[in-house]
Amino acid sequence: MPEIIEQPKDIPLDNCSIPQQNKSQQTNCGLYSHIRGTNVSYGTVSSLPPLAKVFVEESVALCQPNQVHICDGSEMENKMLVRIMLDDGTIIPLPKYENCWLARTNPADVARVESRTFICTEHQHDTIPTPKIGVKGTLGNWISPSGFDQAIQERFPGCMKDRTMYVVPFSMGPIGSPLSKIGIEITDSPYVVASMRIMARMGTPVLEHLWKQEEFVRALHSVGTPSNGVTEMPSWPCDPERTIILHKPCENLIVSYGSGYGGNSLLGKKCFALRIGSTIAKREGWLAEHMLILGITNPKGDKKYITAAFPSACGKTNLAMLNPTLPGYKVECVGDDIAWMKFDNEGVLRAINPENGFFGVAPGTSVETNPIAMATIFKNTIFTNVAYTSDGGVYWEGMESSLSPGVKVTDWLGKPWTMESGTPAAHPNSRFCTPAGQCPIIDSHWEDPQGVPISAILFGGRRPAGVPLIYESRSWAHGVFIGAAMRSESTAAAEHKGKVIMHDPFAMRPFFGYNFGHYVQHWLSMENRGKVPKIFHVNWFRKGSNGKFIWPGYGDNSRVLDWVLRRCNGENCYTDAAIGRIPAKGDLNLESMKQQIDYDELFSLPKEFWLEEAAVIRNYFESQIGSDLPQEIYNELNQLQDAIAKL
Ligand code: GTP
Ligand code: SPV
Ligand code: MN
Repeated sequence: MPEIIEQPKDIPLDNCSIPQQNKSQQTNCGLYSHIRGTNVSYGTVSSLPPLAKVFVEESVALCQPNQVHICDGSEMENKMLVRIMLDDGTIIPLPKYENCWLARTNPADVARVESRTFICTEHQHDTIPTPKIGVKGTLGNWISPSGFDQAIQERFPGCMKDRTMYVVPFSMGPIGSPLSKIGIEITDSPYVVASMRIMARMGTPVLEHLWKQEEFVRALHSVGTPSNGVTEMPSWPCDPERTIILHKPCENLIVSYGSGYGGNSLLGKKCFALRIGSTIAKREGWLAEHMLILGITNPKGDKKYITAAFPSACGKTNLAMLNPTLPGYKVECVGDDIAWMKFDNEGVLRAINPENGFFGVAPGTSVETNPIAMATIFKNTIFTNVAYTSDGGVYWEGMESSLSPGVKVTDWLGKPWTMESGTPAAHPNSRFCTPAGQCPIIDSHWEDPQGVPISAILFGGRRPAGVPLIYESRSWAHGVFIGAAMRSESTAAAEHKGKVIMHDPFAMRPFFGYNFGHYVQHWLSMENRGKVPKIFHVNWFRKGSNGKFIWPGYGDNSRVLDWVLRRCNGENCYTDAAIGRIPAKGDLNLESMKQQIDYDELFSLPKEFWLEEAAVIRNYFESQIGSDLPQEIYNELNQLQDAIAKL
C-alpha cells in the first residue's frame, strides 16, 4: 500500500471510481436555466415548489454565487462533490476503506460555538428567562429582530462570490412520516452537502414530497469570507471571528455564517431538529430532545424502547450501540443524538430519530468500547479531524490496539505523530459521519413512520463525585425536576475550556429554542396528554479515591438497563433513598462481572456533597430562571433538601 501523500491529486482514485471531470465540466442538466440571472449548473429550477424557489431567489440575490446547484441526492452527484473536495484539498482519500474520506478543518473551526448562537424573538423573555440582576444568563442568547437583520447584512451580501450555491432539500425523519419535517439548506460548502446527504434524507424525493405540503424550514449557510478578504486555509474556508448562528422561530428560519463544522453547519441537526424543533414541538404539543433511542430485548423476549438525554460527548452514541455483557440481552439502535416524541391517539408516547446518520465522537471509539460503531464506520464515511495512517486508514485516541506495527501516523493538523508526541493525534471533538442504515444493530423499526413506543427516559451526565450509578424518579414531576437539575463535566464538543461541572438541564442547554422556564412547563404538561414513561438518572462516570471510574461502563451498562426494564415491568426491586429510588443491594445484576464492584461506593449519597449540590441547584434555579420556573419544580427541590437534611 503506498503511503498517503499530502497532494490529493496525485493519488490514484480508481478504487474510488470518481469521475475525472473538473468543476466547469460538471453537468449540463441545468445549462439553460437561470435564477436571478445566475446560471443553474445542476438540477432544474422547475423542480422547486414556489416557496422554495422564492427562498433560492432571495438567497441568490443576497449571496451572489457564481452558479447554483440544486441537489438531487444521487450517487453521481456525490461523486462530483467528492471530486470537487479532492481538488480543493478539503478531503483526502482513505484507500484502506471503501468510499471513506478525511476532512481536516481550519484549527479555529473545530466545534460548536455556543457563545455565537442566538435565538431571535420580538421579546427577550420569549427566548431566555430573566436572570437575577447582576447575574449573566446562561440559558441561551437572544437577539432582537433588528439585530438579526443587521447581523445578516454585515455578513451575507456577496458572501458566495466565486462559489457555487448548493440547494439541499432534506427531510428530518422518514419522508412522509406524520412526525417528519422538511427543510431546505442553502450552502456554499460541498462538505456540508456531502455530510447532509448522510445525516438526513436528501434530494429529489424530498422536493417531490414538498410539492404536496409547501411548508418547510429555511436554512441559509455560508462558510463566509473574512472581512479582509483573505481565506487563511483555502481547503477549509471559514470566518471564525465573525461566526454567528441565528434562529428565528416565528419564521422557521435558520441563518448560519462563518463555520463549516458539525452543528454549526449541518443545519438539520441542532439548529432545526432541536432549536427550531423545540419551538414547533411546544406549539404542536410534542417534544424535540437531545436523546438517543434504543430498543432492548430481555432474555424472555420482552422488548422495550428507551430514550436517554446525556450532554454532548457523554455517551449517547455508545449507549445507543450497546453490546450487552449481560447474557441473553439484545440492544438495537434507533438513533444516537436526537428524538422527536409525540403521543399517538392511544396516548402512547412514540419517538422517531429525525436523522439518517451518526455524527459521532471518534476518540474513545474502539473495538473494546464500541465494536458496533467500529463495524459501522469503515465504509461510506466522512471522518473529520482524526489522524491518518501510512496504510491509508484512520487513527485516534483509543484505537491503539488496531494500529498495525510499522504504520506511521499523521495527526489531525498534518504533522507526523508518535505515542511520545504528547499531543492528541485526533482532535478531541473529531467525528465520523456515517449512514445509520449501516449499523449492524439498527432496529427494524428505526424508520417506522409511526415511531417506536417509549417506556423509559434516562437523564445523565459526567459526575465524577457523589451521584450514584442510577436512581429513579418517584413521579413525573420529580423526573422533570431531575432533568432540570442536571449537571455534567464540560467536554470538547463546544468551546468551553477545562473540565468544569456545568449545569446542562435536559442535556439541552445549548439547544433550547425558547425560554427554559416555559420548556419545563411544557414537559410538566405532557402528563396530561398521555401515558408518560418512567424517568431515571444515570452516571457512568463516578470516580473512586484513586481517580479511576468505579463503574466499567459500556457493555456493562446493560446491567443498569436490566434494572430499568424490571422497574418498567413493575418489579419491586428498589429501595427509597433521599434522591429517589435506587436498586436495593442485590437487585442490580452484577453476575460474572470482570471487575469487583463496591455497591456501597457506587450508591453512596454523601451528605456534604448533596447539601452542596442542592444549594447549587437552588442558586441556579433562582438566579437563572426565577419565577419562570414552575412552582412544582421548586416544590421538588424543597422535598429533596428536606430528605438530604435527614441523611
Ligand atoms: P454527542 O454526539 O456530542 O451528542 O455525544 P454522545 O453523547 O453521543 O457521546 P459519545 O457516546 O460519543 O461518548 C463520548 C465519550 O464518552 C467517548 O469518549 C466515550 O468513550 C465516553 N463514554 C461513553 N460511554 C461511556 C461509559 O459507559 N463509560 C465511560 N467511562 N466512558 C464512556
Ligand atoms: C453535539 O455537540 O451534541 C453533537 C455534535 O452531537 S454537533 O453536531 O456538532 O452539535
Ligand atoms: Mn449531540
